[in-house]
Amino acid sequence: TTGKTITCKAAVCWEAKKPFVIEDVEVEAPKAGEVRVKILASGVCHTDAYTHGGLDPEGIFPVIFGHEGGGIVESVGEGVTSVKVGDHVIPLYIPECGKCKFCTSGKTNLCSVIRISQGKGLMPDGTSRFKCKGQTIYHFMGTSTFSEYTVLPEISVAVIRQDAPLEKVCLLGCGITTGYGAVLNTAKVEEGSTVAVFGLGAVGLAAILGCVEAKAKRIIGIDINEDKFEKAKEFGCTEFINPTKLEKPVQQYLVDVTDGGVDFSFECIGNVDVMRAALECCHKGWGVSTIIGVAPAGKEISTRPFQLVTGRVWKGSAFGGCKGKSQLPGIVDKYMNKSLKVDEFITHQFELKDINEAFHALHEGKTIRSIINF
Ligand code: NAD
Ligand code: AHE
Ligand code: ZN
Repeated sequence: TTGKTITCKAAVCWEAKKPFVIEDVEVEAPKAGEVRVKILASGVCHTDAYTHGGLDPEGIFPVIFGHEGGGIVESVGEGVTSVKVGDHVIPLYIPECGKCKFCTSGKTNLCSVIRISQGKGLMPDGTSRFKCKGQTIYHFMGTSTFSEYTVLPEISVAVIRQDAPLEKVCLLGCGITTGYGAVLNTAKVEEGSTVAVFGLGAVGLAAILGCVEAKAKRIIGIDINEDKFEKAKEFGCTEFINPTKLEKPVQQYLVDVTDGGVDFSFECIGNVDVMRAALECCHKGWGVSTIIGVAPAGKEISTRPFQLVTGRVWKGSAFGGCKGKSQLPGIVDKYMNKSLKVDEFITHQFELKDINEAFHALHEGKTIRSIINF
């Protein structure tokens, strides 16, 4: 490679739970098969907060978080063919190599060629491209979008149309695609269905959009923060439940008011007790519950096996089952054609220097999505 190291600003997290520090970070040139991207904007997803909070068994520090970004390719390494300088891209935390057992299976979006190094906070060659104060800084989810520049494998970027506003469609790099895709690709919600969506943050709201597109008849939104109901209603949610105000467990309540249970449910929180409720509120014989939320290290799900014996199905979904390189451009088109909401998810905007405020607002339950602008 011929490129030079760039020194730029990035939000470095030196230790779990400690505030981010805006540092001058050295970002090495992309090596073979890699690209360096100038990030213009990045959303803040609950998963960033989860790992920052020390809840992720794969968490590694010091690190640069962020996985919901949008940017422009600044330089490319040797042998890169699918991306060129100037391309507008969305980083992918689930890459698409198109060749591995997973990519060719036709059954999953979980491309696994670089999963091991990515989980260790490193590029596929086993090294990091980030340094600060002489120390190695780790990558996060293979994306590290809370930096003015980041380096990614070429299989980990989706090239999108140049007329799409990066400061908005960056949200398609995680939350929106995840909820929407879980409904349409993973669960395959059917017309006329009754659906329960647990958690009405960005992922839950996006699931509601998927349910509306699938022509679900009843879309029941569940959240303990009633401030989340208004937007959910605008998005197409037809009924609301605050489980803290019920006199019985939410699953029993749902079974009672839906003539035996819902056809589909989605857990968009990351709470294993809610995951159980989401499974148990499903209709006997056919109800399908899809887990999207990410639960803390050490937590496990449980239910009576009888729940499954009697025909309920437990599923899970990552990035909405979307194969990023080939399918994300089409999702961007849907937004550009006004058949998928994105702008409505954005409740807050921050400059990179104020990133700690964005996390504070997330923890207070005030945001749907904050955008960090570079
Ligand atoms: P968020 O914080 O914006 O939304 C979570 C919502 O759940 C909030 O509205 C909160 O009030 C509500 N909630 C919390 N506890 C609750 C309870 N006990 N009962 C009902 N509602 C409750 O988060 P988000 O960014 O929308 O992400 C949601 C979850 O999805 C997180 O766990 C995140 O890590 C995960 N996630 C997974 C994927 C994936 O690919 N599987 C992708 C993105 C996010
Ligand atoms: N590292 C965690 C799991 C984290 C996790 O499940 N990540 C989701 C994406 S969350 C996006 O906001 C995912 O895609 N997982 C698939 C994968 O291969 O990581 C743990 O528990 O170890
Ligand atoms: Zn995310």
